[in-house]
Amino acid sequence: MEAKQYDAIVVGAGFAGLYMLHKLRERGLSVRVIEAADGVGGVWYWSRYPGAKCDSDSIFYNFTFSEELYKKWSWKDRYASQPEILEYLNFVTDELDLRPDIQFKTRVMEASFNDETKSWEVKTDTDEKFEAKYFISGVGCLSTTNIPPFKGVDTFRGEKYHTGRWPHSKVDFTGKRVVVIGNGSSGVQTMQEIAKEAKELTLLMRTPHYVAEARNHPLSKEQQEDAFNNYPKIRDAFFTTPGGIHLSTTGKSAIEFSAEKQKETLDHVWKTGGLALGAVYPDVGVNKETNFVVSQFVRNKIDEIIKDEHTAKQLHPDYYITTKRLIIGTNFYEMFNEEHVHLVPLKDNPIECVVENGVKLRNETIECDVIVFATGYEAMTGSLLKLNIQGRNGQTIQEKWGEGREVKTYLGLTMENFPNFFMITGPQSPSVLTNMPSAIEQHVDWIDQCIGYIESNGLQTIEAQRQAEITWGKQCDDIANSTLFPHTNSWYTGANIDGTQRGFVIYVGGLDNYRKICDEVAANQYDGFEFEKVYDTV
Ligand code: NA7
Repeated sequence: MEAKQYDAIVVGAGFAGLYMLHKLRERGLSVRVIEAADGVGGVWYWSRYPGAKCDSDSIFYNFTFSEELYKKWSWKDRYASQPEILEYLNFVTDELDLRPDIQFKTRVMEASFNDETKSWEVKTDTDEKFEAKYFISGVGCLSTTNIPPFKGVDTFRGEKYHTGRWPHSKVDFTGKRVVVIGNGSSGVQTMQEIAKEAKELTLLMRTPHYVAEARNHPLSKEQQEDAFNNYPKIRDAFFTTPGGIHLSTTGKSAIEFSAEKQKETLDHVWKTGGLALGAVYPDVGVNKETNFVVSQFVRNKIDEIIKDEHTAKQLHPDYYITTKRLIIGTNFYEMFNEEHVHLVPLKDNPIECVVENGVKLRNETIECDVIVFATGYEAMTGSLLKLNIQGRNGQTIQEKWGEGREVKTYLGLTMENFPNFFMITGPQSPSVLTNMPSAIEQHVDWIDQCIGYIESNGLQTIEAQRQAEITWGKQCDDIANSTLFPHTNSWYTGANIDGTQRGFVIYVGGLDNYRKICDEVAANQYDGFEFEKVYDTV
């Protein structure tokens, strides 16, 4: 079959793919976005579990590249729910007329670089072939679901769901005994809703996590107006803050304050809610003393809230706060005061297998009608590796990273041996430690400008140099090693699942600094890259 010709193929129609399409099309390039789902949204298309919400304040969780577009959309609540985010992304798609260039219900099965034609050949599960100069991944860092390989899952006679692949119809938990495995953001958010219907709800918890209060509320007309009037400030946060979002902060270390003042500040942050708990003292991620102040504050809150002392202690997290994603929940700890909500720590009583009527642990079997796997994702690299990408000489990313699965990229955007291939929110970028749309806009803008440079200089390919990758990897490691992050096993380190990457694969120096580095690389004629000119091959 003849390959369909485009200038660029983009994989995924979430925030990343949609904005990439818009930018490249404005540049006059022909673009095809390939999307497995039958609608736009990316992770927000699939994660339809009850209670699914974004934990960034909604007024930041959108595109800011166009003031006009920003002011055409009003969020209903402080935190946007999954249905509303999906509605927003459909609104953007229609406003920018993106739909005609997106091919839905199509999965990329393989993409390989042809060194003779200097183009990417992309094969899909619809038996189509595409050929393009540029191949761009917008598959996201949290999109390939992780169902741990528990024995016996298929023998379970009840219903089972993964939070990241939820059915489109409502699941009714009324009168049912429900087991939730996992207490990350998804588990915490969904338990709050399931508890309202279920007869019994049991959390199987491997690691206790820090859960800050969300304090969600509807946005008043005045608050919506304020967001519009503050557009320049909101846009500015995308450029000048480490997380791409304004969070309330003292700007100082906790150790500069008395114990009374620390408590007063943290009480205030707890009452106002949200991610600010992880930002109020900017050195929380690097200074053990500050970290202890904030962690201990949460442990004390848990003791205050939960009536049963034993349960409260079981829920005490013991890692450095913020070295795993801070979870934002609503009355999560209060829920354990309800008689029908149970906690089963797995530390000394791990899951052995799933059986036909429930989950068998080492010491007991928890009988249930429904199992909810809130067990997360093959984060950062899972979806990327599944694209089966082959660079020069057929080398796969897996081969490039080798047995040790040591991630190698330049700026988290490109890779040596993979010319004209770009990753939006790739490993070794700051993505997951930021407000995602902020990181996505930065990545897409950079890629778009880079493609503009290639086109306007009559170049055929751009490719990262090996030495640039080595230097970038070291820079990422050095920054991570100066923080508390590497002390904790998490999906930031690939430690949640065997078989994905190893090591710390996020640039933790902040989006603001990262942006400066990327801009400098571009300003220096793409320092660290090699180019092939059109006449090189003629
Ligand atoms: P997360 O944050 O990866 O949470 C997954 C949870 O599942 C977490 O509590 C894990 O425990 C638990 N888990 C994973 N594997 C197992 C096994 N084998 N046995 C028991 N428990 C297990 O995923 P989410 O979907 O909640 O959130 C992902 C991101 O989406 C979130 O950070 C936001 O950015 C939005 P663990 O802590 O690893 O011991």
